[in-house]
Amino acid sequence: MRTVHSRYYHHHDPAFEFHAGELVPPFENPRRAEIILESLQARRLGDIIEPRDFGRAPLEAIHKISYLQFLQDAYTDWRQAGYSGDAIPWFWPNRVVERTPRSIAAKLGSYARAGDTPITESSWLAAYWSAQVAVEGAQQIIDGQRAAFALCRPPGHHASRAAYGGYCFLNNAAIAAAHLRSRFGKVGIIDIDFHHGDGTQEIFYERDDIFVGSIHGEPERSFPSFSGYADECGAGDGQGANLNIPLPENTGYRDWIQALQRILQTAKDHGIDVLVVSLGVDTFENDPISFFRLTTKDFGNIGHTLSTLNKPSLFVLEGGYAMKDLGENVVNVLDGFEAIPV
Ligand code: Q9C
Ligand code: ZN
Repeated sequence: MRTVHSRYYHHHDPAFEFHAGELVPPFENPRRAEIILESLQARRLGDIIEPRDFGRAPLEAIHKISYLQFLQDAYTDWRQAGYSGDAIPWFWPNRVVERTPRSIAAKLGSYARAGDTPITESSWLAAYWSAQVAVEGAQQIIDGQRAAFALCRPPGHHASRAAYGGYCFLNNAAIAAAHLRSRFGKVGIIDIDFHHGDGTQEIFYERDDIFVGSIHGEPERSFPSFSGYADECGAGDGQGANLNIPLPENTGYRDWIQALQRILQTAKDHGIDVLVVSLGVDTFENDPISFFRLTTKDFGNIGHTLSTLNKPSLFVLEGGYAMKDLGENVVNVLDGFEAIPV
């Protein structure tokens, strides 16, 4: 299958991340994309193409215009306010007052849902092109490809209509899903990243035309902590179009794949015409920030299992932080999807 990739990914490269009470080198860093590219090339998965520029319209279909403007201006505003280093919020005024944020401090606090996602001078450039990668991937499917891989970086599934966090600014998978609606009636998003795709859930919570299913670590023990419970089933028109399967610490392949089978069956019953996979491989046994126990070999079986749905499928990269095995884990999913079973 074809991979879409933008050279602008390395423009988002924050200096550090707050993690468990310490400042550490960011888990989500440019090296991740390089490693995946190297594995794709070594395994000859297919052509690697640059995205076209589809402009702001696909972003505006998902995100609030004032939020996009904030992201684009944030770093300039930050420097103009006299601050240096990467822009990180330190207070959250929207928990206290309903007022349009004016200062950069108030804006950061209003739009950030987590303090783990610094904004650097060219984070917007990287996020913008990461979203274009997802749109190009969707366009490849619209133009008749059976599958495509959008190598998005920074990732997207924690970004909602007007909020960033969890290393995500723009919800690449949601943007791709909305773009696919120009050609397909019903879209299914299956989020297999270790973390709950709270942004994606929130964006489509009241919509029936986009089914969202997610398998993730139990909210009591894992980011984003406030969502991902099994009783979050969608609302209004979207009632029944959201399925969460939270799983406990040390979940291995047997229980995990059973959850995936349940999501696939539900997506099928929902009548989806096309699939978007939010592909995180932080479910890996050696991932530094997660607690499932999938192995490198398991990822091949997961790719194959996803192919049994028999729908055009767009893979959109989310998380995965075990640098040594990251490339192989990702490519195993894609390869497993394409492999003809014996
Ligand atoms: N370091 C994705 O996998 N971590 N995001 C917060 C403080 C957030 C993961 C803990 C983990 C987000 C796309
Ligand atoms: Zn994740």
